[in-house]
Amino acid sequence: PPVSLIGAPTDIGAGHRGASLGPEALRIAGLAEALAGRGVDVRDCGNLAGPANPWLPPDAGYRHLEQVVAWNGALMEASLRELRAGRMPVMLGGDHCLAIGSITAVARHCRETGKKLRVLWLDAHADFNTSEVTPSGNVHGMPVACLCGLGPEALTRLGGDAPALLPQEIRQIGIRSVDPEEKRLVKQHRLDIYDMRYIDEVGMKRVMAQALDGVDADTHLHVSFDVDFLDPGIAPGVGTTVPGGPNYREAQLVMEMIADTGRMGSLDIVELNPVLDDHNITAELAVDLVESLFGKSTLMRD
Ligand code: DIR
Ligand code: MN
Ligand code: MN
Ligand code: MN
Repeated sequence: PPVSLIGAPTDIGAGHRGASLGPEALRIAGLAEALAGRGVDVRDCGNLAGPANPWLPPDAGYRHLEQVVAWNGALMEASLRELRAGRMPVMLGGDHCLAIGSITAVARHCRETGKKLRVLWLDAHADFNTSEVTPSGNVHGMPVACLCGLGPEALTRLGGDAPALLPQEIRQIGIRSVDPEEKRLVKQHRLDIYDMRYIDEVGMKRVMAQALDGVDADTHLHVSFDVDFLDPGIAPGVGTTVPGGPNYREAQLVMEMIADTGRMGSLDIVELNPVLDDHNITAELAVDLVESLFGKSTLMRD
């Protein structure tokens, strides 16, 4: 399907400033041109507008909840508009709190069209904190919980019904940093997590085959790509690096196997922080990987 790039230049959910510059860094790295070069009909819708980052300490377990709600509301509307027009929204973040808005829109669209939903969450973190257990108050550590109905009404009911998503609809890949109380919640809600130890033990090919099992012609596949999923050795431009992530080859395989399904219907590219990057190499790597998500292969394959 044709692609719509939606910039969401904010870092209100993060613990470091700078993810707000992510959309422009991805544009400078040539995202739209790379997709057009693959024959994709791509339109850059520009950036959404929203409140500035007031940079305040947590209030009742949340930092900047009001601003997080405003950004996610705007993103939900924009994503839903593109989905209803038969286009594939590609959200350029921005921090990962924005996945609440993008995925709420996708879940609504799936309900409207009767499609099954599968979310692939590529991340070093489980993002399943709540206001009671968060060590930081940063909402970018909470989007999966909010989507599953654990969180403030203003976020869990962004799309009307709560929850937007069932834990069975998500597969998390690359996880290697989970806070102690978050771990308890993740187990309680039976999230399907392919952590780095599991990836090391069984290999990325089998992990992806399992995570994509059941994805068929009736499935809308949403990919939420937190750039800190990648090993910091190849992707330094993120706020919360965690050692021991997927290397270049493993990351390429992830993207190629997703492309092979032909079912990706929406994408988030989040947590890129150009302030912390080295000459935009992390943005350029993200663009390279997104090309693979859209079917680029330099190998001896068709
Ligand atoms: C940590 C960091 N678990 C928190 N989370 C991050 O503050 O909740 N998510 N960085 O991407
Ligand atoms: Mn559709
Ligand atoms: Mn994340
Ligand atoms: Mn992360």
